[in-house]
Amino acid sequence: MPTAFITGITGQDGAYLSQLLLGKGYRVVGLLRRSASADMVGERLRWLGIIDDVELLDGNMTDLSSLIRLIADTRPDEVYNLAAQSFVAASWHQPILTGNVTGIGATHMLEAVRIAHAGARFYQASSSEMFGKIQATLQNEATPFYPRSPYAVAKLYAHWMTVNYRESFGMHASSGILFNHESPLRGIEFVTRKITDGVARIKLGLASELKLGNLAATRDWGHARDYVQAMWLMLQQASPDDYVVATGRTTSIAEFCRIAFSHAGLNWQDHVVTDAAFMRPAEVDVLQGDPTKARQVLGWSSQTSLEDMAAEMVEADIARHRVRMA
Ligand code: NDP
Ligand code: GDR
Repeated sequence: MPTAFITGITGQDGAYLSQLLLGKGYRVVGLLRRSASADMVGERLRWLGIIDDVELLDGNMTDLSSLIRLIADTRPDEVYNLAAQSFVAASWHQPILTGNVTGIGATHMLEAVRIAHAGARFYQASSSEMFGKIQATLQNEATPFYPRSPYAVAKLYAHWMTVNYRESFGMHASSGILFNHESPLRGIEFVTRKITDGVARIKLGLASELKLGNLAATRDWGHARDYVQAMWLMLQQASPDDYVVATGRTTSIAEFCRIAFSHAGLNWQDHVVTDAAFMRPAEVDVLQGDPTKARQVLGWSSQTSLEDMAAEMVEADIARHRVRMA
């Protein structure tokens, strides 16, 4: 039975990746940072019904010794480094923490693997945010980077460290440059989930308006359940490499509002108001990925349409609020 070690197992992607790997017969071990609210931890794993099937072990991305100890103890075949301070907007308020967790944290993980179990295959969760102020209409593996937030700068450092460890030490280290991917397990602060939660509240009479920031930005949105498959596929290749993972379609925030509200029979323009509090100091205006390499080499393609994903998220949020109201 192969062993996978996942940092960020309690996040959106960690939960779906765990589900995928358990289904393939893996032993799944995850890094858990200590919390004073231990009983609340693991909500997403619980939602998927797999909390009792994974092993959660104490450690922290900022504590190298804990990572070395965990890798030495578990000797995983595959390491997926998904942990991060992942909310772009928060990275301007906490740039140093973001650098420590999202950037240096990845180096901690690479060092832990190199020192304690160098044969493990390594996946780094890189991001389309690294393209930032885009240098090409469609972004692929050859597009120059131009990060626009402390988060994106930290991710770019982690990306190049992954490439560097591959080239310096011969590690099987791959970097997945994933474009935005969403699901009912998306954190509530991210725009798609904020919108679908808002739709549910308005539909159920719990709210009448939804405050958002820049409605003109566009993103290439896919479903997290599809994207974790690409992570796994990267680590099954004979050679490590970097891959863009995207749908190839870009959609504005306003259009996502229209799709989500109309699924519940609502007109978004009756409810959405803009609020300067949700604008960013520097914006990434447009992202649209070119996933040709992932399709040709990994045989991967996005399976879920934006419309189906938005509908799934709206339905899940309506169901959640109904349970709370009962
Ligand atoms: P989430 O924000 O949902 O999850 C982040 C995870 O990191 C959580 O498990 C969190 O733990 C953990 N974490 C944060 N800080 C620490 C720390 N100091 N020590 C240990 N664990 C920590 O992110 P997603 O699942 O959406 O994304 C997964 C990864 O992919 C992230 O690195 C993200 O930046 C990257 N990414 C995501 C994309 C997306 O569209 N979702 C696109 C491209 C890249 P806790 O539960 O305790 O908070
Ligand atoms: P992003 O996701 O920054 O792309 O990073 P987010 O959903 O936060 O923002 C997407 C776009 O929506 C605009 N926006 C708003 N965003 C939020 N959160 N709240 C609002 O009210 C709002 N109004 C408009 C933003 O300005 C932005 O243009 C996500 C994260 O998962 C990263 O970790 C990951 O690396 C990238 O996707 C790819």
